Amino acid sequence: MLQIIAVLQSWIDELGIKLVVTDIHAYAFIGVLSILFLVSLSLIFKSTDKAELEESKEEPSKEEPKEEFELEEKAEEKAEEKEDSDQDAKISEQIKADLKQVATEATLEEDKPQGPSWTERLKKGLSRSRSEVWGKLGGIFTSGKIDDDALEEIEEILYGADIGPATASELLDALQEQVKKEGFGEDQFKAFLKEFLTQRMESVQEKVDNSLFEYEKAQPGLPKVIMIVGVNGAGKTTTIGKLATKLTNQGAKVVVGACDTFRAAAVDQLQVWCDRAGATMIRAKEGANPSGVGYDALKEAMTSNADYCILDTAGRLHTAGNLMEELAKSKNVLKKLMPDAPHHTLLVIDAITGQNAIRQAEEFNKTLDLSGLIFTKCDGSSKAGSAVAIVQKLQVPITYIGVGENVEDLNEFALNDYIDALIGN
Ligand SMILES: Nc1nc2c(ncn2[C@@H]2O[C@H](COP(=O)(O)OP(=O)(O)OP(=O)(O)O)[C@@H](O)[C@H]2O)c(=O)[nH]1
Ligand SMILES: [Mg+2]
Repeated sequence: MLQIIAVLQSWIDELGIKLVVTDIHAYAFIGVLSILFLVSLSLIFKSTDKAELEESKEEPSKEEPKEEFELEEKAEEKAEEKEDSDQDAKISEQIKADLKQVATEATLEEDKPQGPSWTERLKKGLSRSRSEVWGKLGGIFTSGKIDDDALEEIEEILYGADIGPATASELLDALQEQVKKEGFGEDQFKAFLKEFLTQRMESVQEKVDNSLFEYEKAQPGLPKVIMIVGVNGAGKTTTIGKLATKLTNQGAKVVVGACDTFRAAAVDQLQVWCDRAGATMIRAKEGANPSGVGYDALKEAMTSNADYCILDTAGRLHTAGNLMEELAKSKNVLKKLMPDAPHHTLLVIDAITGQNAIRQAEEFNKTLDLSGLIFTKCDGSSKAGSAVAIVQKLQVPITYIGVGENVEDLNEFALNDYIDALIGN
């Protein structure tokens, strides 16, 4: 205590205060010190607690939420990934849709008849016959007066049209009656001609079997058998290629028999068409004859449940007796497999042959009992009108008409369209 009093007295003296330090001052000093000590202690504890509290507050926000934060981060990442994958899926869906659209448009484009319509092709195909014969006749009537000179000119043109002398003189006789009528001009002539030609073909054309150009599903194992015959180069193989394409395009299953075993090139030519058409082609086995190929093709068509079996044959002159007999044999061989085969025997006629085609057709008809004619290459000839004479003479209908080398250039023979294209509207 004395030491404390002495220390206090020295501090007071140093401060210049005139005070004698006693025990009371010393106790008071110790008291104040103790209080200060306690206050500072309490302050220290308080701040430590606060710090700890702060720390404890921070810790959990560092530790536990860390996990939470990671989870949140992962969730966010996943959400982002999902968003990305959703976006990717959307993009790929869009691409797929776009591709589908492009494919559909391309298919539609493919399905669209390429180039001109059939009516336009037919008109173009028959343009030579129209301008050089039938349309030219119409032109004579525009002058108004039909005198003997005009009738002579008409006669000359008609003979050049290759409709045959009998049909030509019938037409002239009927026309002479008509021209006497008042106001008989080009329009009246066209109407008269249309009626005249229609009458000569109509009843025969009605016999055509529609399943030849409109696909009819065959009974399983019972394909429709079509045999194509004709002179060399008439257009048999090309027509078969077009026909097979038309039928497969409608969904038909087609088997083609390459019965022209004489020339390897003929088989290759047919193979190209069949590949294009998606038809199965049966070719000759080593040393096989045409009848054997026909037999094999029909067998294949029957076992594979094809709808059509089309047989290509080698071209031959109607005057070549042995070759005509060979055709008859080929036809009969088919009956071993199917008694009513072939359902159609069609003769291909090149329009340029004109009137002479009647002889050809008669010979083929005698040997094979033709069920129809196919009139090809009308585009390269002015004799497309000869069809009238051929049909009238043979009483065999025309099933198809060809006006060019493309698939679209072959179509069903529709009498009205043919006459309209021939005469011109
Ligand atoms: N302009 C035109 N050419 C045709 C038509 N049909 C066929 N041809 C062409 O006529 C030629 C002969 O045709 P093919 O189909 O080989 O005749 P083919 O009757 O099979 O001949 P062979 O087997 O030798 O008797 C080919 O160049 C064909 O492209 C047609 O309607 N118009
Ligand atoms: Mg051929």
